[in-house]
Parts: sequence; C-alpha cells; structure tokens
Amino acid sequence: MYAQNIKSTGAPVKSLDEMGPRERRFQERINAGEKIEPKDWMPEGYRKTLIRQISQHAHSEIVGQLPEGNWITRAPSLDRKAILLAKVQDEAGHGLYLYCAAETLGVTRDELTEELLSGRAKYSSIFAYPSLSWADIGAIGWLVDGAAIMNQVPLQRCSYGPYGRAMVRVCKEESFHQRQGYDIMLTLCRGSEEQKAMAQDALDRWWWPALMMFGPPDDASVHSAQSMAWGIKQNTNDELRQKFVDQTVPQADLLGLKIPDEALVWNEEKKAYDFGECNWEEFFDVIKGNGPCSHERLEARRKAWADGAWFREGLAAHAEKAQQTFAA
Ligand code: BYC
Repeated sequence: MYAQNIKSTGAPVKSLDEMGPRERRFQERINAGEKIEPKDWMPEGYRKTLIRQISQHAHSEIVGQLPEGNWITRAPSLDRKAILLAKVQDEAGHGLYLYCAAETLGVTRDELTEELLSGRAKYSSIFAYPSLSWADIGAIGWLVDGAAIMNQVPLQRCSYGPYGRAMVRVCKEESFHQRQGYDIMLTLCRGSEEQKAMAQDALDRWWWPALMMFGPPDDASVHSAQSMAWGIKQNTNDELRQKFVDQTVPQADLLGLKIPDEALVWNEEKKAYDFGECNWEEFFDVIKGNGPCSHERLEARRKAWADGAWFREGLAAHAEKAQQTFAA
C-alpha cells in the first residue's frame, strides 16, 4: 500500500481485509499498477475524489490565465508578447482537457462551471495573488509552472487513465512555460540594477505562495492518505514541496537572486535543504476565497461567461439545425 508513512486527518484508509469483494478487486488492480478507465466499476469515493481534484485543477488552469493575460498587451517586445500569448492559450487548452477528463466521471461541464462561478469550487491558491510587474511574468513561469511540473509529472502515473493521459501533454507544455519564465528572469538579472531589483522583488512576493501550491503540510492534508492508497497521488504534499525547493535554490543562485527565507540552509545529512514554514494561516484564508485578488478573479470569470452567452446560444442553435437537417 502506498500511504503508510503519512498521518492523515481524513477518514482512515481501509485495509484489503475490510473491503467487500468488488472494492477489494478494484484496490488490487490499483496495487498492481493497472489503469482504471471510465466504464470500470469504481468506489463512489474514488469517483468523487477525482471529480474534486480534476475540476479544481481545470479551474486553476482557466483562472490561471488571468494574472498573465494581464501582461499580454504590456509585454516589452513583440517576441515576448507572442510567447506569452501562446503560453496563456496553452493554459486554456489544459483547462479543456481536464474538464473533458472530469466529464468521463459523469459530471457535466455546465455543473463544473456553475461550481466555479458560484464560488463553491476551489482553484489554486497561487492565482489569488496579483501580477504587479513584468518580472512577475518571469516569476510565474519559473516558480508557478515549475511547481506545477513537480506536482504533475507524478500525476501522469495516476491510476485513473484519462487524468494521467491528459497530464502527459500538459507536462510537456509546462516545461516550455517554465523555461520561458526562467528566460525572462535571466534577461532581467543580466540587465540593469533596476531590472535585477525588479526580478528580486518578484521572487520575494512569489516564493512563499509558490510553496503553498503543494497544499497544506502532510499532517493537515485531509485527502492525501486515501488519494495515495488509490494511486491518484503518488507523493505527499511535503515530499513534493521539498523536491521543489531542492530543484529551485540552485536556479536562484544562477540568477544571483536571494530566496526570501532566512531559515534556508543545505542539510548535508539529508542531502536536501532545510527551509522555513509557510504562513499556513494565510494559505487557509486564501483557499476560503479571501486572497488579495480572489474577488477580482471570480468577477473576471463571471463576466467572461456572461459575455460568451451569445456565442453559446449560437452554437446550440447551429447544433439543433444541423440535427434537424440530418434527421430530415
Ligand atoms: N490551492 O487534503 P489536501 C497551473 C485544498 S495550474 C487551493 O492536501 P489534495 C498553471 C484541497 O483542495 C495547476 N486549494 O488536498 C495554470 C482540500 O480542500 P477540499 C494547479 C488547495 O487534493 C495557469 C484542502 O485544501 N495544479 O499550473 O489531496 C498558469 C486540503 O488539502 C490547495 C493542480 O491543481 C491549493 N494550493 O492535495 C500557470 C494539481 N492545496 O477540496 C500555471 C492537482 C490544497 O477538501 N491537484 N487545497 O475543499 C493536486 O495535486 C492536489 O489536489 C493538491 C492538494 C496537491 C493541490
């Protein structure tokens, strides 16, 4: 079983002996590394957990377009504008694959949209923060997409086939996104004193929110133990956070930037960095919908949905007409 080493605050994970025959067979398939496909039998909790995680992930991709979309018209060159535009379009594409993956579990796209627009659904905490300068676009690509890759590469091995397969293409694109962000940071850090200061300021503001993307610490993670037993998650939140810090500190050194954490120090014994604690009070407040930009983000999505109504109606009318022509 996968999830023995974490304390969970959620419901206890059942052992094989406690399961009925169908559930036991399902768990054995997962333990053997088999993929679960949409028409296969699955426990209701597995289905609900996937709908929750995949839809939150989809919403994050869609809402995540907003902080960067904010800079498309102000990118400093035509090349940077074209690259940023392509990146933001990729995020829309990720949202669409993920909504499709969620639909295979018996929920409709309209239901998921309604959850987001009503404020009931969560999306990644990171997008509740503002993008104040061009350097923030570098920091988002470098840190936010970097954290996303760290989290999503293991998700390619998720036990649910459609989610794992969607992650393959998403990860390839995220890798390009991370590099474009790092390239912006590198250019700024090789530029004037003011440009380097702008890059440092962006790192100072995005570092801690990026670490929070991995979710609460393991002892406060409600879903990890069960999600790992089901092969949905392959790693705990803290394991991935640690890997991200270990990968990112040398990248900051190469830029000549200082990570804003006085507790950050290499630990030779564990061959990894020790680092400070995130402000978890702030994290829980943000995921309740009280982040600096939470209100603005939802308003932007509601407006986009309302502005697109005429187009959705047109599509529905066209589909109906096509059906009538076909039936005649
Ligand atoms: N933000 O038991 P836990 C991108 C919630 S977008 C908000 O550890 P779990 C990009 C969690 O939902 C990539 N909420 O949960 C796009 C749960 O609440 P509920 C986004 C969070 O699910 C555009 C509660 O806290 N990536 O890269 O086992 C431009 C307890 O947590 C967060 C994904 O969505 C958070 N950060 O683990 C640029 C990855 N963390 O649902 C870039 C897929 C936790 O009980 N998701 N919560 O009300 C996952 O891997 C997992 O869902 C998490 C959390 C690791 C995030």
